[in-house]
Amino acid sequence: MRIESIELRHIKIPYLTPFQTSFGVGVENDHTIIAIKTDGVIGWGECVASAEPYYSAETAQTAWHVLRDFIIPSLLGKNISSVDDALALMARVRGHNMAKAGVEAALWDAFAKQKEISLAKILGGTRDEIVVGVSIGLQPSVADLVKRVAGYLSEGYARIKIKIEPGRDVELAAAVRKEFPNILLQVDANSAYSLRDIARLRPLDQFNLLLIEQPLGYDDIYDHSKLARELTTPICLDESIDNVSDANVAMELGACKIINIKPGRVGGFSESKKIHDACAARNVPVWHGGMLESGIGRAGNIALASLENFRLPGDISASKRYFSEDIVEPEFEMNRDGTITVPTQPGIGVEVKMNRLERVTQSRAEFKANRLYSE
Ligand code: OSB
Ligand code: MG
Repeated sequence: MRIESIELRHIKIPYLTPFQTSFGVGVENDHTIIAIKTDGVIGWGECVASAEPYYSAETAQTAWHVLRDFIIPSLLGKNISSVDDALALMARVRGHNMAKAGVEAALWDAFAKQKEISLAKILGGTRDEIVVGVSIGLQPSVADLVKRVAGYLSEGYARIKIKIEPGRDVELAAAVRKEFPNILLQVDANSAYSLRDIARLRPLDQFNLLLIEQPLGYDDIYDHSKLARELTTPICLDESIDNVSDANVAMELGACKIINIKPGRVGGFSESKKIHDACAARNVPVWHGGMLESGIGRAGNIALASLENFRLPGDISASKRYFSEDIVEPEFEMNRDGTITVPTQPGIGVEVKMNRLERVTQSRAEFKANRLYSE
């Protein structure tokens, strides 16, 4: 497959409601859509780096730079016979996992379309439907949070995740648990605590939480291993796990019992599969995280989450939980039983709505094999 051209589009799609975490507030998806033209097919991917370097070191601007100046030039005009070939071409670039993952996603889509099989199938997925939950940002009041939880539960979401931060933690978990004694409930701190906060985290043990996600530093696996010995609630790592090596270290040290996989954070579907397999070998469950993706990234998440060891509900909600209008059709919908059906059409399995994509595009550049780029 010859890589003829690669197009980048920096998009902005407003969220229906702001999404607040311990590290900041997001009001729109400002990701980069990547379209790769190869012989006869176009592959689509979404680079999930956002405006600010608060969740990860990457931003939309660093991703654009590294894609334009290093990753895209290494691929243009090349003949590749597998995604592995492309990974070898990009391997010199260190880090920049989100930039790499967006490109890798587009290439998987292109290969799947060429083979006329679904993305789920080419990745090794085994499920027809995936079980999904919803991630709820910090709300103006406890009453607002409980109302929001009730709304999502009535739509059928199979699991609720609430964001916490110091001072807004035990009270939130207590209120939601009191109102809904039997739901699957978990909390996500996005690295807002340190080991000194053990006393304020310990009361969370009484709420029968599925897990506590990333309580401590984004690069601190060791402290998580200490905290894990102090809590009964299982620790799940998100920000701390950038690759399969991190996953092995974390499991070996007893820093987590569960891992959240996001292809952007770990550098693509291939690395995601390695983590998935390493966890399966140790009987550690994984689940699929989310970056408030558009339908293009969401399609990839759903395909990946159809692999066997994704055993807990994902942060993969319906399009309408995020946006008034998505950039794919059909939009992703949730079935009444809290599942999303895995597309079976070739590649990502949904069509990109070009007119909608045009309207949300802020800037665009196309890079062609053997030609200068136009921006
Ligand atoms: O920590 O899981 C997180 C969104 C942006 C950055 C980090 C996180 C999140 C979410 C959103 O929780 C999950 C979703 O896409 O619905
Ligand atoms: Mg998280």
